[in-house]
Amino acid sequence: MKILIAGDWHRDAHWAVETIKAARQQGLRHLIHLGDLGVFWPSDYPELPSRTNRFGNAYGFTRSLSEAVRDANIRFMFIDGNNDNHEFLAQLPRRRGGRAEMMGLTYLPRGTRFRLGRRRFGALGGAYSVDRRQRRHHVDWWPEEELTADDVRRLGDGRLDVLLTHEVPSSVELPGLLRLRPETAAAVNRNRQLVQAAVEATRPAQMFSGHWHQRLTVHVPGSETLLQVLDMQRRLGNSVVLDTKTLSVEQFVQIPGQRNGRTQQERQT
Ligand SMILES: [Mn+2]
Repeated sequence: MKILIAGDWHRDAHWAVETIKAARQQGLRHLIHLGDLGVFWPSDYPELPSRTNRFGNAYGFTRSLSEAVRDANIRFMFIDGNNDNHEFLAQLPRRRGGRAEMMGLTYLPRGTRFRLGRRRFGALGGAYSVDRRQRRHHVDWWPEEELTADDVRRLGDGRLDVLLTHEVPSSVELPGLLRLRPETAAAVNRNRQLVQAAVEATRPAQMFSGHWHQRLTVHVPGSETLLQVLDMQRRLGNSVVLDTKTLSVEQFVQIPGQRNGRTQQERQT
């Protein structure tokens, strides 16, 4: 089975729809998104007062994404990043195995384990927003974004084939990391250490992360885990194809020349 893996779409409906269409055209039936998707955003529910947005008619990005998934008849699964509506996601009714379904989209809460193509997958979303001072609670930021030790415990320590996270483990050096205030750097590191603990507990062969808006392939130091860090939307390194038979990873090519298609949101993490 081949699975398209992407992340950090930041409510970019055009990119979402084009990627989903291209995936379908290339015969892919499964897509896993690594967070900072920005679905179920409060502003996508204009008919309802803020904070009572549950399960109303959705517009904007949420509707575009849901319709594209339905039209392409693909299975769309996602973990949470930092820029996601954690309050909404937490209230979705959970199905067997802890997953939640809404508008044809499957949310994989932190600690979820599942099988795809006979491989063992684990999901561990969450990260700290380095730009949280510019964000507003219930509008575009939620404090539940941060990972907790309970999230890592829920994932457990049984071996995985593939670990899906938004944040990158702390032992991996990130080139060109932003200069952060000391207190921000400490919070970032706290979250990254929890991801590191999850890698050490589950010893996956392959791991996929996003968040830092760069494309990197690197072994997690001191482990057998090969980590793929994916770039943000509208960049060539935004998505890869995982073959569950061999656990090999290939670049997904959507539109030639897409490297120039950056947006104003490119500095978000
Ligand atoms: Mn991001």
